[in-house]
Amino acid sequence: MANEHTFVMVKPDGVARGLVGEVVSRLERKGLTLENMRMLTIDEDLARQHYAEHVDKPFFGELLEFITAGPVVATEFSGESAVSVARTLMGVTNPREAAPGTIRGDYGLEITSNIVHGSDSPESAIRELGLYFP
Ligand code: 3AN
Repeated sequence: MANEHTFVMVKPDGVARGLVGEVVSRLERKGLTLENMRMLTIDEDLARQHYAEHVDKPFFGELLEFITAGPVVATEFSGESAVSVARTLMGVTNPREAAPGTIRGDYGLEITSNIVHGSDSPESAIRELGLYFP
């Protein structure tokens, strides 16, 4: 077990639907510690850096358009196994398949507008935290 830091972001749909408090609250109640928090609108340059691994995917254009469409809330959480714990609370990428009790399972229906982003490894977390909290 390792104390880790992870990057979790409430996406534009989550902010527009008033789910910022819900997302932050679920992570806090689980026992993770909120370390940093910032509201911003992602520009295309930052979006391309964030989603560089998806540049060749057929959904890249849609992803870019969606993530830059409105304000997001970027957060840093810490705790034991914070990266995987946050991913478990979020649920799988496709909200239609995400288990009830997870954020995506309880609040989402579409794969693009899936409410939250969370780093998928400690290495990604370091990279993403550097992008949003330089
Ligand atoms: P996660 O956010 O669960 O780590 P990734 O990294 O595979 O998922 O995908 C990044 C984002 O790209 C997802 N959050 C989702 O919004 C979008 N995405 C992933 N797969 C698809 C897909 N098949 N069609 C449309 N959008 C997708």
